[in-house]
Amino acid sequence: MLVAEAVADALCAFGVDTVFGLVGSGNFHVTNALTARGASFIAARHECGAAAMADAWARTSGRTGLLSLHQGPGFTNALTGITEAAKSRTPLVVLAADVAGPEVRSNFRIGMDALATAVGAVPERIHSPRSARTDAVRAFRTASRERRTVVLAMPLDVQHAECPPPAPGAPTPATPAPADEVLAAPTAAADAVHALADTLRRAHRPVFIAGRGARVCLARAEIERLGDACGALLATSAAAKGLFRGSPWDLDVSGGFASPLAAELIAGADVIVSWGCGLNTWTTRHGALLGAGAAVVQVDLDTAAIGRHVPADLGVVGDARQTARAVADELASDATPGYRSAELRDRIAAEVRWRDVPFKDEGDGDRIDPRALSIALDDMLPAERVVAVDSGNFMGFPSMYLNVPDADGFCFTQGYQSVGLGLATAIGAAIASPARLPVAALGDGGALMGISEMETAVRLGLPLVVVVYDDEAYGAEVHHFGPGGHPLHTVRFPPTDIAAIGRGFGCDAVAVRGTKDLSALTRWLDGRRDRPIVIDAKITAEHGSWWLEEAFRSH
Ligand SMILES: Cc1ncc(C[n+]2csc(CCOP(=O)(O)OP(=O)(O)O)c2C)c(N)n1
Repeated sequence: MLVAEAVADALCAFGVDTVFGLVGSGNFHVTNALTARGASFIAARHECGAAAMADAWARTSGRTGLLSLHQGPGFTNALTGITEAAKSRTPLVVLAADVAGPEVRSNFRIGMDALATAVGAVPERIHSPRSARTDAVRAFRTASRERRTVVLAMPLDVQHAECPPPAPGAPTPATPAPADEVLAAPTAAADAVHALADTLRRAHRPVFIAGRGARVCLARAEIERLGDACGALLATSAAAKGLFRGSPWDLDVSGGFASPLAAELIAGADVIVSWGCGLNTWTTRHGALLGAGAAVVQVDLDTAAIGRHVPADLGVVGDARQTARAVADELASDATPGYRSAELRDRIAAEVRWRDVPFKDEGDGDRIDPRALSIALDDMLPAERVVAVDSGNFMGFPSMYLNVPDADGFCFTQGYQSVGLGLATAIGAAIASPARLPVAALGDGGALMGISEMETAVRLGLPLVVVVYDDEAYGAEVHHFGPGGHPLHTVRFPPTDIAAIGRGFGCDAVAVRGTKDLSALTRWLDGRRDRPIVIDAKITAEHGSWWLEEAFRSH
């Protein structure tokens, strides 16, 4: 057996069944070895797209992703997507071919380990035929158990060497998923649990903010039970949007995307408890949502996350689910109403959603107001959906106005704030959740940057709704620099017929200038849905967005 086959064996023993990538000579054999063992391979048209797909697939499925790349340019093309995954702690194994040892002259040689390290990924390597199986298992375990993005370099000479069989009777190193995919969660220390229980017992207006850490350890029920005991209102970071969907105390996203009522209530808290959430500048609006005198408690698996962005009055190192359960057990006998009242419940029901916040529709028949567009889409699209959002000025509209059924219904690859990942993100999420309607919300800049994956979506026959908020500009820059009187010719573009481009790829498509044009979407929804639909929405763009101003403040 060749090393490439032994590596495939070791990975498939973990239950790997889906691989994203782009095949060149360097990863041809290992990718074929994976498909020969039953894995399905999703061929992207650009390595960055492949990386974003694998990342989104891992986030949406809750499993460890796998990405297969050619050496040199195959790897560097994927770097932006790998960086996003690494910054977001996505468990992902990047199988990256590498050139053979230093005696071989190759124009493909790059400092792959250094590049991986530089972007926050973990460099790993298939060192030799003898160590190949163990090397692959170690890489997979680091990715899944420590929630890291691991670059597993596979030198060509080692890949193609004979792999010695395991010693007779030797245990197989791999353990099947999913048992091995979960890091044994540290339980919070008893005194930390008491301290948090005490803080909540005394709280009058507690607010919980749950992040990705709560989402990945499936902590909703335990956090809600604790919220019931102490009367907490429930919010999330953008990455965990949807986690508390259906609760009458759900404030939706905290931070730049928060609705006026949500922002008012979060800022009015006397105790904020974060659950697996970094409380970064987005989530707290640069601290503005943390009221003066509010006590901040952070519960996180990762000691380094505590106090990183805002000072924490109490840090609890532990798994969100177990910690919430332990604190709720302590509070069970003396529950308090806390922040909750019948009156507030009614107010949340009436006002917390962005679509219930009044606005003046600025659509003029030639251009559609992005808020009116988003509300119309929210009404038309089936509730069982998964929404992926690209980066740009527009990004708040789909994030704020499109409801999602739960946290797996929102895929937000924005840890690195790269433009251009949105379409591929939607494809990866779609493959992970075939029962849901995938929606890619893009700006025209991001759509054109990531356009090569439109062919992938068509080839796969995905029932994908691609909504392009088309302002014919890099709107983020226009709105940021425009008020200063700077020249804007570098960030403005002539009109592009994105609907025609979509049709060229084989999509259904429509240009939308008013909600009546969305009848094309109705027809598509009622039809076979065997190809994507592109909605080129020519949007009004008089104003910049406040959430992006927040983002620029930390530039
Ligand atoms: C890869 C990358 N290049 C450049 C940027 C800087 N940038 C941030 S938003 C933006 C404009 C994106 O334009 P578009 O997708 O049309 O969205 P809009 O801002 O117009 O809503 C740019 C260029 C970035 N974040 N990522």
